[in-house]
Amino acid sequence: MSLSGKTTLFNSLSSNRAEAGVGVMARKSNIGMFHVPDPRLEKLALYQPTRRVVPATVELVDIPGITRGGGKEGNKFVSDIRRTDAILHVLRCFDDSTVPHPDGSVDPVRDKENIDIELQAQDLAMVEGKLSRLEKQAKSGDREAMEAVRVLERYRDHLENLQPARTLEVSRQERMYVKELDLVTSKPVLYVCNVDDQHAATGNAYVDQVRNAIEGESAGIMVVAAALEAEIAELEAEEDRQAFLDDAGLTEPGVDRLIREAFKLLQLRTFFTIGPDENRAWTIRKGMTARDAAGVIHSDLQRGFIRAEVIRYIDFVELKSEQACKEKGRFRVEGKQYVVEEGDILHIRFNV
Ligand SMILES: Nc1nc2c(ncn2[C@@H]2O[C@H](COP(=O)(O)OP(=O)(O)O)[C@@H](O)[C@H]2O)c(=O)[nH]1
Ligand SMILES: [Mg+2]
Repeated sequence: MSLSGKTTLFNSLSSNRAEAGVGVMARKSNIGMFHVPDPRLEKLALYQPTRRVVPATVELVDIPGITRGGGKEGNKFVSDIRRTDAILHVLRCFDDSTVPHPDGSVDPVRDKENIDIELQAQDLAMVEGKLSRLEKQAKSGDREAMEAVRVLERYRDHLENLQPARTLEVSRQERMYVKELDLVTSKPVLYVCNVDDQHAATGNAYVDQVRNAIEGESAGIMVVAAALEAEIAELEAEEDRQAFLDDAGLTEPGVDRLIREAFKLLQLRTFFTIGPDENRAWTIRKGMTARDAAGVIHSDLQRGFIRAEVIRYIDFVELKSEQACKEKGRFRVEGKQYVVEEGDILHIRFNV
């Protein structure tokens, strides 16, 4: 995980620069809030002119490094991973003799496995810790403790077999027994294959190796060229950026894709609110209702929720006004149980 391009990528996303490079031993994680790029916001502003456009945000944490066998002291950043909702695992998939690999050769599958082994070991220690606390209770016949022990033993065996917790098939109820442990290997993972500039659009043989290695892991994978992203981020003029992207065979910056993929990985959804003061993208989790969505905007809207007026994004940009949507029957009134869909434009009616 060291020298794979994490900080380079992080900096391409952010305006305040963290130190990247050979010989830089970061002592703490970098944290940044990033806008979720969403071209739909520009489209909406065409038909709903507004004073302010506010995109959704995600928080990213750039972790210095994890080493296999580093133990608790060597891996104090694991606790920073525990606090996240998902892991973007950056893998070095580029050759560059000026950037020596700490393990002597470029081998992303080995690097990935080294990290996995370390994270599994840390999770295993958590599970075993809880098991030993519960075993006495279970022996005294406590039914709840017995059930917990049964589930934890399954996690223990799975982790001992070098499998990540996220691939163990458990029911929602069973998962409750490990919830407070915040197992790092239970989090969704996106492997970010960092390739050299020439392979930004196509990937390379290293990427193929990673793709094969993660089959059946229920993880995502994407290709990005961090050094190229860093160069693009330096450019001021939009046309210069576009020229760079064209040269690399890309249609958009990889960092935009990265944030979008992270969003997808987390099963997040976007809904919009629009009006002359503000057009805004909001983030909710898949399955949230109109009333939940109202609560994301403001607790008053949730408390006093009456109904939600809903127009789908695609209908609005096709018909170009709320009035036209009403006339064509594309304007709906929904109650609090309505499950918000990706791209819904909501107007919450409320009374407090
Ligand atoms: N050639 C090449 N070098 C890269 C690329 N990404 C990062 N580097 C270099 O690799 C070194 C380590 O990068 P850094 O982002 O600090 O890695 P981290 O340890 O994962 O945070 C730096 O010297 C970078 O300039 C890349 O895509 N291509
Ligand atoms: Mg770094």
